[in-house]
Amino acid sequence: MTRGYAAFPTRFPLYNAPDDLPPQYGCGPIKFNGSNNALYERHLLFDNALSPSEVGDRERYEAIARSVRDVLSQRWQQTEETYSRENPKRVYYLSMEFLIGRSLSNNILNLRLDPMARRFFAENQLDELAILAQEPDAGLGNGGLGRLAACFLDSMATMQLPGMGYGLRFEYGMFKQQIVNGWQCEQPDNWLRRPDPWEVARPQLAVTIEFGCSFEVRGGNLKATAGASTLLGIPYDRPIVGYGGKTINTLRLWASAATNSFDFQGFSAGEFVSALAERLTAETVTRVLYPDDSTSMGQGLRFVQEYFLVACSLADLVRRFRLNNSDWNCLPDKVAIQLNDTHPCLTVPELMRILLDDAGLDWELAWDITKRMLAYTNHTLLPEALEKWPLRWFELMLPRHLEIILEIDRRLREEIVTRWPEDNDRAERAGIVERGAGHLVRMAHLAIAGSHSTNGVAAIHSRLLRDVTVRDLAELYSDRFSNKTNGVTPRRWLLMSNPGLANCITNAIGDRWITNMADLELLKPLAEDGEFIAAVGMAKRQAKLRFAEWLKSQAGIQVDPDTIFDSQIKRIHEYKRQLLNGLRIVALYNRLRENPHVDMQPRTFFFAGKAAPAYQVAKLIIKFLNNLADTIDGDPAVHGRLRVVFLPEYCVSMAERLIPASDVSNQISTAGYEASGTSNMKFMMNGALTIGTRDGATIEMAEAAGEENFFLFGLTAEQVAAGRDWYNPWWHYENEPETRAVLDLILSGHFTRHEPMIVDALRNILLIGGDTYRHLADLGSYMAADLRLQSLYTKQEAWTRRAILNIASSGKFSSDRTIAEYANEIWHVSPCPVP
Ligand code: 26Q
Repeated sequence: MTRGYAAFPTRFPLYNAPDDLPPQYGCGPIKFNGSNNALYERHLLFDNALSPSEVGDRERYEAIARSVRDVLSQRWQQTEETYSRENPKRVYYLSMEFLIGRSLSNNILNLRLDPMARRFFAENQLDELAILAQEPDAGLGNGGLGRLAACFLDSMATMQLPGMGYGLRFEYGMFKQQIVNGWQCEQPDNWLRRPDPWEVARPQLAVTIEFGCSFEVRGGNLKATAGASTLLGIPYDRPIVGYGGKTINTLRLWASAATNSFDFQGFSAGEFVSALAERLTAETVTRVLYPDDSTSMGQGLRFVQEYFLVACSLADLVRRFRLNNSDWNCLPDKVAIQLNDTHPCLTVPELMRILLDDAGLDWELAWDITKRMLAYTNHTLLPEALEKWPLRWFELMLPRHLEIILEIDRRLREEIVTRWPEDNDRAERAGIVERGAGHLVRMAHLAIAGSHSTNGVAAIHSRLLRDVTVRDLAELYSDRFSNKTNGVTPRRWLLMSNPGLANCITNAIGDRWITNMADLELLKPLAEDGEFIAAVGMAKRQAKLRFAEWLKSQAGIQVDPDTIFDSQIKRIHEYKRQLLNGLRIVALYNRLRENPHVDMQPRTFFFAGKAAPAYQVAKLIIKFLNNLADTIDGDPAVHGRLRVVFLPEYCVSMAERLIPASDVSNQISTAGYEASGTSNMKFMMNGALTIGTRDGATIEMAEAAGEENFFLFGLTAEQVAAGRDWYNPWWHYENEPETRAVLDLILSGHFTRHEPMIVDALRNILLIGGDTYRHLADLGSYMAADLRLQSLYTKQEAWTRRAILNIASSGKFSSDRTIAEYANEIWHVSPCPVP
């Protein structure tokens, strides 16, 4: 292909005969079929010591997963052996979140065992869906940032890069969402209640972490108390299977534990219970993932979690480095570390501490090595969401790190004053320690100063980051800044989740696209091919039917696949503007009520997403959407023409089903607020058309496909910024009749009959409070774009043609392209194939 982004070799030889596994799989050819399913049966009967009549789908799931793990385990070990032998430069991806979802189907697919698996399920007359559904989603993340980390691991393994993920083994992942009377309720996600066949505990590799204080849990909070303490980090490894099964990398998750199982002195003094209670405190550290509420930061336990991740991971990777290398100077030639947002940014002082105190290097050398090893990715521009930690906490818990940070800060300020002697405030603005009431450590500044690379996740975001958010520092270190537009793995998000469309594509252009998405360009001429248009149209219909069936069986909700499926699925946040979508629906509802004969395409609107438990406005938005759904459902005037569905418990597995079935993707954030977005890319690959604002990566998607194939609307980021001082939502209320009618209906209590406080809150958000996120400014152009969309939908062939042009232009948004850029421009790592 001609595209520049294919320059990195993303195409690797694959096994072409999946039935004949090469001998390196160790067990010889394993056949999941009636004649030879010994492996499966052994696991089924012996792992749980049950008789055949006692096993259920959960046991079947575990037995199949363990069989698949048997198949991959030798290859997994050979991958690590190869890395040890070849001693290549490795890359470590440090992230508080890895939103991996389910693993069984994905591992089967990446091992290319899917034809066998299909036969196995059929021949044993097993209910495939029911068995796959036994696996809980590994929900170790909030949303985009965590899912990106998971896609990156898939790409690194597929591209045979020696990469490893480091994260935390949260006992409780993202909370489970229930909707009660329209309101979100949170339930704990006890995903490890049953044994997880994918994880391998490695207690022999445990590391010891030291703190400058002790801890106790009081009132649900972690309190620092006098006296130093230690924690144990126990690694749990998960295989990351590259497509084709050649490379199997590792995701290493740390669990916290007490260093001594018993305090023997305390034990003999009769303090059996309190000795064990202390152990409980130690395990608290990795108990639960923090939901991102962007505003209520400052939880001490989160700070401890971040340090725990960093300290365990660095101890582990330094130990691995030392096995093969004696010279500390070589560290940057052998190790690249990517910091996923500021969450793991204590890496900067921790690495300095290791180099200064353990290796005995001098400051200049330690600082040079640290910067050359580290790179930082930013995922948000919201100033209130940038992490800042109280200096006091460093004093209490990490006094040595504080010394190091103060010295980094002193030197940075010196550099700034030398370069800009006239600019008196600059050192204060750009420094690491913010000297306000209660000094704070600005983690983003620490990350930028302590690394050689800072990147944003879409072109517009990288530009705004450099020119606005951290401008003072970017002027000092302009050569460190770059953009790496996000991507998603086409294995999970197209090949696995949308087999109908994937087949259709493979039939047309072969299967090279799976590892070389630039190949999708070959579909462009087929946008004029009647047969191909029909096939893609059929695939969409299939996916819609499949989703409707699943929804019926799971939730008892019936939806009509003959309506437009119009989706907005993402975390609930004011800037993402689910409320704007709600206003659009009310406008359409009004049109139908006014004139039942109006020409309007029947439509089903899907919402799904979680609100951070403490984010009251986001929870109110969920309530409003549910009320909207109920009211519209109960109104015979619009029956069969408009339907609103709020799907509870959004998760990776739900996205895998809903995205392929969607006709329309809503990406409608206030311009300048969404760093990138990644569901936008998944929708595009699956042939949904986007209605959206010029924000994040949506801008680049429209550029790739041609704006004529998108439904773009709304203020640009520049316009949003320019209007900050004078924007007035009342103007739109008073001058735009449709906007006014929408608000009047909502404020009349039509959707909230016995809940006046909801009306008050909405009035506040949209009018009295100034409409920070410009809902009213963009509603008019949203409606205009929506009309264009409806009109195109009436011409099914023209619609599908545009869907094909979108799919054909989505190659750039493969995470293989993103990883190639990181590998070439930041990490300087190359593939290390396993022979
Ligand atoms: C921070 C401190 C305390 C507790 C929680 C947090 C926290 C946790 C998660 C802060 C932020 C997050 C997650 C952010 C996130 O998902 N950002 C998204 O990242 C995607 C991948 O780059 C982008 O596509 C999205 O635009 C961005 O919103």
